[in-house]
Amino acid sequence: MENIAPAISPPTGLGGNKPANKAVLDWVHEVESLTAPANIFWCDGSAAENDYLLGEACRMGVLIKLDQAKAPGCYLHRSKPNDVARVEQFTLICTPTKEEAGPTNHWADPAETYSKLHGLLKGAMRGRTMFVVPYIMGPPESPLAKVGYEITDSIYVVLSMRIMTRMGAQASKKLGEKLDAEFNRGVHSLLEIDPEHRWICHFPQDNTIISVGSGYGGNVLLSKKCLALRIASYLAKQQGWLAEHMLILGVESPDGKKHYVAAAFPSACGKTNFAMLIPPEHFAGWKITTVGDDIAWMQIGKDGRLYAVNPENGYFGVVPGTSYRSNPNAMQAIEHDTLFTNVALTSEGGVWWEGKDGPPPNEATDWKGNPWTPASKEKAAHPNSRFAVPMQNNPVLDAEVNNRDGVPISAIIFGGRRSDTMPLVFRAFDWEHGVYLGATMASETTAAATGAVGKVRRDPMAMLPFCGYNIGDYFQHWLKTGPRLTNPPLIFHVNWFRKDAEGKYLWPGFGENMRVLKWIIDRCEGKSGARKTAIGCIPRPEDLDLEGLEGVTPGQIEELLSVEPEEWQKELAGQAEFFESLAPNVPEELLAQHQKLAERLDR
Ligand code: OXD
Ligand code: MN
Repeated sequence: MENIAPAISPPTGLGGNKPANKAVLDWVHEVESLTAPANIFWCDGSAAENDYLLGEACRMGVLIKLDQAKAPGCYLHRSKPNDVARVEQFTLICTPTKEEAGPTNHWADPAETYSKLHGLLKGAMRGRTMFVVPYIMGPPESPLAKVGYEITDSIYVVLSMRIMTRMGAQASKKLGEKLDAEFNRGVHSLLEIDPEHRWICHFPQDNTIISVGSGYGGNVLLSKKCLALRIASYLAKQQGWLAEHMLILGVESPDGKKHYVAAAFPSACGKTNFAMLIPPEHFAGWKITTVGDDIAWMQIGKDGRLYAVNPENGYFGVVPGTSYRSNPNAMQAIEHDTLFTNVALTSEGGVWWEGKDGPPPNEATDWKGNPWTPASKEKAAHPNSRFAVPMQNNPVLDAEVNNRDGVPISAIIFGGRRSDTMPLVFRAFDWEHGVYLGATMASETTAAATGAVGKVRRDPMAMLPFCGYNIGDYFQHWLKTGPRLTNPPLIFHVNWFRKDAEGKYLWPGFGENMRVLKWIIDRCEGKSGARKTAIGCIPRPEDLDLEGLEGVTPGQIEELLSVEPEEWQKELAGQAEFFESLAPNVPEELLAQHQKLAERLDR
């Protein structure tokens, strides 16, 4: 499959949507002079443009059209096998001082990095089309909404950005003509897709991102991790709001009462599934709706509550494991108008992946383009294969998703993938303790980033790869936000992944997580009970609504809710080691929280 496509020659009427803002035009022409493309395609985000680009992408082998009778509007892309995940070691924060980027980021000097990147970009788009993609992040009327432009030589990026953002002429209209109007400058070039020349670089002070050498979504859809998290977190710190790696969901009870919850889980730990959860039969009348599945921008409302918007317009979800059992709403959403990357292709022009419902096909083409059968040793789909789907496809999309003011958050949930130590759910004593829970969060690594899978690593607030500035300052920003909220959300920690001594998951997860969510919501209303432990408030088995739950014994429930002293001594040491690795950046309050936890565990 082709990833690098030659220049296209659009028909009259397409590709000419030049914005009026001279600052944008000047910057685009600077990039044009540097990269020397064959032509410029100014995107307008229209359906006609999308149809044309899909056709061109298929003609040039960038996409494969799936059987349109069975999967209308669905296409498959294969990235290069060396380019299938985020590359944290090549993701740079380029601030004037190393201190500003802090101990968890890879830092590089801005001037040196610009110079290195300009060297790589010189003539890089020769013979290719340079696309200019205008987009808005956030509900357009939201005070948090941001305009960005991504320049790219990848037609796949253009098609994905139309799904993932509010892309097109409306962005240029929103920016207007003022020369000093703020917009994010994103430059992406595939170069030769060589891992030796793969750099994802952020210049927070310049609101600029330059990404080269990759075609993988997380590295190249610059709106997402780069702007909506790394750059936005930097802006949020300065401006007094929060940019977080969190899903946002609505929970409506049978009596019509509605709460919203934001939850931070690391990449590939089930944010999309949780955000689209279908409650089990016993919870008739309860409704879950999705505001967002990956990113939350949150600000303090006039009433002293925290309000969240989802800056995105689509979902870029992990495919393997998605099924009618794990996420029926996602399955319904990806039936049409979906861009798949690195899944298997069936001989009938459909797609397949490990964990999909039903038996595997007798034969297929794997994600690398090789023949595959169920006897093959290789996986048919890459473990980090993805769908990009417009949020409008979600059958449970929340009605307030475009609300300029966002939705009020009743609870914040932190969670990781932990085989041991962490109970199914517990509540923080207060905001500061909750920030401590977020700051010391850990999870077993997944295929979403290159590197070892299954290793426990600290991932504070699930932001380790996404915080665009010094993590110590980020913790401080969280600590300061609590007291500014007169009605702050309660903070919880969950773990769906605890295993027994035989290595078997204790909790069924997916829809059954509704039982935990209900305890959380009841807690927000002051209704549900709990026992106070050294680590926080944990429900007793009788505090959880377990009616109709099959396959989990009372002993397993006890185990799920237990605090094992030996495991917690290890955890305490792990947290201390993490804080030492960040020294001297850890706020006093968090060190004191660690001390208090140690004392409570000793008692
Ligand atoms: C993602 C990630 O793609 O976190 O959302 O890696
Ligand atoms: Mn994510």
